[in-house]
Amino acid sequence: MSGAPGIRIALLSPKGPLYRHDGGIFRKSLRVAPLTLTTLAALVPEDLNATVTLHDEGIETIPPDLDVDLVGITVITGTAPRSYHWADHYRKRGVRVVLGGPHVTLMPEEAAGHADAVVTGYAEETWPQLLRDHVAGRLRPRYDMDPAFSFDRLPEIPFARRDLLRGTRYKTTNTFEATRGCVHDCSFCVVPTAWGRRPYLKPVGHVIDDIRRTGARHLVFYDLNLIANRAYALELFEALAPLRVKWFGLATALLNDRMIDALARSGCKGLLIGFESTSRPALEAMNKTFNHTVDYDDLVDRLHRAGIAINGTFVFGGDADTEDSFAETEDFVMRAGIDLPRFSILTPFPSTPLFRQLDAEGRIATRDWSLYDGQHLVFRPRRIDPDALVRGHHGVWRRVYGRRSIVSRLFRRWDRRASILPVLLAANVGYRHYAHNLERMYTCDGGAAFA
Ligand code: B12
Ligand code: SF4
Repeated sequence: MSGAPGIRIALLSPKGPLYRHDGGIFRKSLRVAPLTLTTLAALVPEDLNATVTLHDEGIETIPPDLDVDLVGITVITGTAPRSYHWADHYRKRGVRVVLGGPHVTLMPEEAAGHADAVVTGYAEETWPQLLRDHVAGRLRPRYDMDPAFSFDRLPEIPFARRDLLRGTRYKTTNTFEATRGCVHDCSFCVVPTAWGRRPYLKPVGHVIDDIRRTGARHLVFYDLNLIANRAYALELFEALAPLRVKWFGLATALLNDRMIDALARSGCKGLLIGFESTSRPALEAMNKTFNHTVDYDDLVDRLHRAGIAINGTFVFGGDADTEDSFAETEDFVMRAGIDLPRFSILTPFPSTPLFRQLDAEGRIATRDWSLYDGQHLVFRPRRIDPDALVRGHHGVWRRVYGRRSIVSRLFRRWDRRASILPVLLAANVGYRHYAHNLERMYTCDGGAAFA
């Protein structure tokens, strides 16, 4: 090492009003540390002798006067305007600004207007190269992921730098990822558009080492679809079993008995499952017909018997949805006893097939990306009045998180989920707070897009 002072890097994760630490709706209850900044920090080449600080607006105020050489900002669509604000701010102060993340991958030209360099796709190979180029004084304006990228190509996969987090401000920093990407092609989803239709797999041994070295007993997997590669998933679940951890993650509804058994033995206590809708035409409109091959009630029953709780997500506003969709969805949620239901208004994220369709039909009502957060209506629905859609969505949230509804969903039949009852109750109380404060955070007049 030369002993020369290294570059000073600040990594920022801006947040929209809902998720900001000051005034946002979620207090500490839902603050589960993202892996983005800690992963980018881990990728900084050691020989650059860099100083890296992380600033997550979800838990702290981003300082306006960071004394650094380079600012890297992660951008999702809902935070794009806020991210551009910070990017413009630091560029005016003469700091080099790099933008990356899902929204930059979807809209690189737009992001380039606010940055010295943009990075598209996963940055395991490009971010270290970019930093070396910066130090050598030859920063390029754009760095794209090689389409053939895979974790196998890396000489070493660094462990996320959780040590750099202000841990006590998060509910938990025990977040992990084994895979990225997905094999499906749902028309509203950013995943196939941004990263292609394939899973990116970390070696199972690496994932297990990561968990062991943190000593985590309760953990969350951020993988978009843990069972995208079924053979890999079974191998991972088998390797998790001896650790005797309890974990939560995301999967599709395509869970057969063998997979459920493997999940239960691995310590899985809860899964986020994108049910989206109970209606076949609605699923067809989203190109998610594989969900219709599943008997939802039977699936919930099998998961509950295995002691696995369900964070079920549903979306309103697709072209097949009518005002009846709210009651149909609510009936299923209450009948099946979905432990932690979550509802969104369909969001056409830019560059997705859904966005392109609605744009071609002249139905995109606003390109204010801050409203693209799953809770605002940003396009003209086909078979439902905009006001009715927003009110119906809020109404379902409030009703399923009424006190009696919570008790009815959680206690209507009790089984092996009993061991996580305190977690489920706490999560329901958190979502109840969200449900009852939605209108404080959002307009209820058909959405700001129609104001
Ligand atoms: C934690 C998380 C959150 C957190 C924080 C997210 C944030 N950045 O602010 C919270 C809870 C706030 C959140 C909220 C939402 N989220 Co979210 N979230 C995640 C999640 C599960 C994990 C993120 C993570 O840690 N990933 C692991 C890291 C390693 O991957 P990564 O972030 O992609 O980073 C890599 C590259 O993208 C790149 N990169 C990223 N940033 C940067 C920056 C620089 C400078 C560089 C060089 C590279 C780079 O390098 C990294 C290494 O390869 C992801 C899904 C996922 N698995 O990624 C969704 C995800 C980011 N969320 C998504 C969505 C849709 C939402 C919500 C709308 C959900 C909802 N219905 O409420 C809201 C939106 C909030 C808002 N204001 O708009 C989408 C993004 C969509 C989009 N177009 O931007 C994702 C991808 C999930 C999905 N289903 O597609 N989310
Ligand atoms: S299954 Fe989930 S992650 Fe995969 S494409 Fe569909 S919505 Fe996206």
